[in-house]
Parts: sequence; structure tokens; C-alpha cells
Amino acid sequence: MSTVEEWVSAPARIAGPDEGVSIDELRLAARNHGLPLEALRYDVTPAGLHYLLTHYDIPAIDPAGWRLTVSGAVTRPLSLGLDELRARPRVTHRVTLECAGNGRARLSPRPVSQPWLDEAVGTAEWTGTPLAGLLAEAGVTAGAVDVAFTGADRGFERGVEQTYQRGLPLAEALRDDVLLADEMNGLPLPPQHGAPVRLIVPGWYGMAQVKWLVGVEVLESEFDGFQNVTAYRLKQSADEPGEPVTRMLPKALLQPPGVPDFQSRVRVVDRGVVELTGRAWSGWAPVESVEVSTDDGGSWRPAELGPQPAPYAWRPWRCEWTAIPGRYELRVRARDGAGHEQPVDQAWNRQGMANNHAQGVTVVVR
Ligand SMILES: Nc1nc2c(c(=O)[nH]1)N[C@H]1C(S)=C(S)[C@@H](COP(=O)(O)O)O[C@H]1N2
Ligand SMILES: [Mo]
Repeated sequence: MSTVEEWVSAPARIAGPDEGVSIDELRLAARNHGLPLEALRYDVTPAGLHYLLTHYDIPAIDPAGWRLTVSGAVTRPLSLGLDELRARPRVTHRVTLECAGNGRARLSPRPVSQPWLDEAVGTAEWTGTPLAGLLAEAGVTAGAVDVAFTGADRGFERGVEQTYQRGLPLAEALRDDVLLADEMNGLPLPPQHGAPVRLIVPGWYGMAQVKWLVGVEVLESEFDGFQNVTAYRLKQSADEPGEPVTRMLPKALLQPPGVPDFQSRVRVVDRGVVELTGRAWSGWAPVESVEVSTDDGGSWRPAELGPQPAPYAWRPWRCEWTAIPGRYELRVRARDGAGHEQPVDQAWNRQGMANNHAQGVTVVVR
């Protein structure tokens, strides 16, 4: 007889010193695709080019039968269908989402999980109704501290059977830009991005953006579910509680210049003046500076920043580079208005979360 306990690994595994990416990691990477970096050219990412991360399976939900319940520490519990939700006040926010595990595959030793490099990011226009209005209607009671959000998707994670659930501090849940979104870029949410309704918490890493939302429960104690207490913690060893992963640290990405080599993705660029462009974001405060290095972080020069399109959307940047023949390692880094600066080398943590080391792009100038 075989039990679940025999084939799950808890805590999450760390790869051996010379262990390459495994078939399990490849399978995850093939399901959960990233933003092709050339799509950094779009202010708003076309939905099909937005990164994707789903822990279990994309659930089958009939929008006509879907209901959202608002329960727990409220005086008037609610249950709404999609039409009722869509009849409420509607707003649109442009928001950049990034997976907290972005950059994980570059850690050494490598935490075995979705093996992201740089590409787990995207920006969309999310339309829906502010959560705060629903919570006001339900009447949050005085002792409330957290709000738990439940998705319709179910599976096992390190031996724990669960539906995807995340808790958010009440003060964050009451922000007026936190949305129950049913549209992405002006169209109904596609299945993979949470149809019919998902949560959007601008500024926070992806794990907070609960897809396939079916339940909102106000709690009088801190939410202690798996995704808050076990996953999405910054820790060095398996047995320490660690710190929660919350908002996105600043990051700049370069749209790789020139044309790629198919296999290595090394870029080939013709000599002369090359325009380097990209995007930068932070969940703490708007990005205040972006710097570019063409000598692998040896020296840096400032890029020119475009306008900040919305408080939590990525900001465009550009600079010119007079490229002379040779091989170069380009790096970019951002600093935000809250004083966070991107490191060149990534500090290690056991689950590979909130990595924001400076991206590197290898360029051969001919
Ligand atoms: N219900 C549910 N919501 C979820 C997830 C999930 O697996 N199930 N994954 C989370 C994670 S880890 C990320 S990074 C984002 C990804 O959102 P996207 O796939 O729309 O880009 O969704 C979050 N919301
Ligand atoms: Mo994520």
C-alpha cells in the first residue's frame, strides 16, 4: 500500500551542489510559463504573454453557478453571483504582478520548486469592484484582524491537502485599490488567470493574488493556513518560522537587445549606438532610479526614467550604449523611494523567495 506521506517531501527539497534542473522542475516550468522578455516592450502585457503560476490544476468553474461568500467576523454575511458582483461600482487599476519565486533557479544550492529565472512578471489592467465596499456592506466586526481568501483549486503540497488559501492583514484588505477583478485587459478573466473572479492586491508578490476566488472570510485571529505559515516565508533553515513574504522588492528588467542565439539566448548586436530599454517596479514605493552596467556590475550609469503610469505598475526606462565589438555582460538595477536597492548578487534563502538580484544579459557586439 502506498500513502501520500511516502511520496511527498516536507520540507521542500534543496538540490545537491551539482544537481541540474530535474524532470519534476521541468514539468512545472512547462506548465507555468514566464513573460518572454521581448514582451517588456508592451506597457500592458497581452494576456497570453503574462506569466502564469498555478500550484495545482486550473479548476473548472461554470460562471453561471459561481458564487462568492463573505463570512466570518461580519454582521451581515453575503453571497453574491457574478452579475451581482459586476453590478457594483467598477474600477480599473494597472498593476504589475511578480511571483515571489522569480529568480529562484539561480540560487545555489537551488531550492527545488518552480525554477524561474527572470521572467515571472507581467502587467495588466485589472477591472472589478473594490473589496472594501463589500466588506463595508458585510459589516466587519471590531475584533477582526485578518481576511482569508479561498480559491476553488485543490491539491497536495508537501503532504498537506488543501484548497489554495491566503490570509491578508485587515488593514491591507481595506485599501481602496484592492480589487475583486473579473476582467483582465478589458476582457473576462481567462481560465488560467482566475476566471471568473480573482483578488488583486497591488504591490504584493503573486501569492497574495488569489485566483478562482470563492470565499472571503474575516478572521478574529491571524490566518494560519499553509500558504502563509509554511510556504512564502523567508528562512534559512527548515525548522525556523521565518518572516512572511509580502510586497515586491524593487527590480529592473532589460528587454534583451539585438537578436538571440536559439539555444543560449546570447544576444548578437551590431556595433554603434544601441538603445537599451526596459521596465522597473517596486511594491514599496515608486522606482526612483535605474542604473545600467555593461561590465557585469563593475561600473554603473543612470538610465532615463519614463513616467510612472500608476502607483503599482512598472515604469519604463531607457539609455543609450555605444557598443564596440566584444562580449559584454549587461546588468540593470533599480532603487525605490523607500530606500530599497537591488543587490548584484542574491542572498540565499531556503525557499528561494523575494529574489531581486540584478538581471544579467550576455551580449556579443560584432
Ligand atoms: N487560487 C490560486 N490562486 C493563486 C495561485 C494558485 O495556485 N491558486 N497561485 C498564486 C501565485 S504563487 C502567483 S505568482 C499568482 C500568479 O498569477 P497569474 O498566474 O495570474 O500570473 O497567482 C497566485 N494566486
Ligand atoms: Mo508565485
